[in-house]
Amino acid sequence: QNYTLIKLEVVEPIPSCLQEIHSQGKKIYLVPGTLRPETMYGQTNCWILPEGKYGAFEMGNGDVFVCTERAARNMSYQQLTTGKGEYKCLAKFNGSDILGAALKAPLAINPIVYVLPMLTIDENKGTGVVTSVPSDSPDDYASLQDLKAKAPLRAKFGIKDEWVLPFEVVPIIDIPGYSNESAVRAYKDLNIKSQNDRALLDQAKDLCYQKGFNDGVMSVGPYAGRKVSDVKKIIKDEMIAAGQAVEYSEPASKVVSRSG
Ligand code: ZZB
Repeated sequence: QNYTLIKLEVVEPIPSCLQEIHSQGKKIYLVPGTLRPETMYGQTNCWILPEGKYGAFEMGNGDVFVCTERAARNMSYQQLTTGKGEYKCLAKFNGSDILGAALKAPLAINPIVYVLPMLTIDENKGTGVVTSVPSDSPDDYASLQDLKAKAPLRAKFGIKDEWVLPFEVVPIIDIPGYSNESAVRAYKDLNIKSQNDRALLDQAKDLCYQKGFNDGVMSVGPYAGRKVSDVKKIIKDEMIAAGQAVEYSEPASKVVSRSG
């Protein structure tokens, strides 16, 4: 799978597990892997697995990436660190230690987004960090709805209301005859109730991928009015050229995927 890693910069107030690194003047980024770089305008938050194990790893250019150790190891074979198999770990922590961290997400219409819990993250896929685009990703919409609707869920993870409640779906891609918030439409049409409705969410995800790519038209940003299929690669290449993203790939998982 070829992902684009988006660099979401950790900004003040810095979580305590990252303070020492930050005090050395290093830039720290959460680096979600995405297949949809053209959707970054619609980011509303970033997901981590609360009980997941994460680290802060120094890249060859001095940037510090927060991701799973597995991802850092893969990065070391893709010229992202100082050498093959070499990846310097500056800190280790659990996902829960960075919940509520404030991030500056490239292209996002929201100036600041927060780190929130998603309970269905696969630690063995991508970087273990996922950026949230609830307009076009049914999983993201379901997880954000869960947090918005369920105060006890927010309480369980110590999530402040202001990290969640003000964040509305941002329409970014219009699918004529369907919706300008495809994930919301799919969620409602399929009668999805929570982030744990795996089979339905996989259906919704396939639908949104297909429709978004085949029929989607950008409605924000410099490529508003252009087809997703025509500008996807342009947007990705521009982000990479601007130092806002890097390419990252990994072999298909040996484990049978949840969608079979
Ligand atoms: C932003 C985004 C916007 C995404 C969208 C999708 C959609 P796939 O096809 O299964 O490989 N993702 C990445 N890593 C993980 C992980 N470790 N655990 C759970 N989810 C993960 O899925 C790749 C997509 O799944 C990635 O692209 C990421 O969410 C999420 F509008 O990033 B995406 C219709 C989907 N739309």
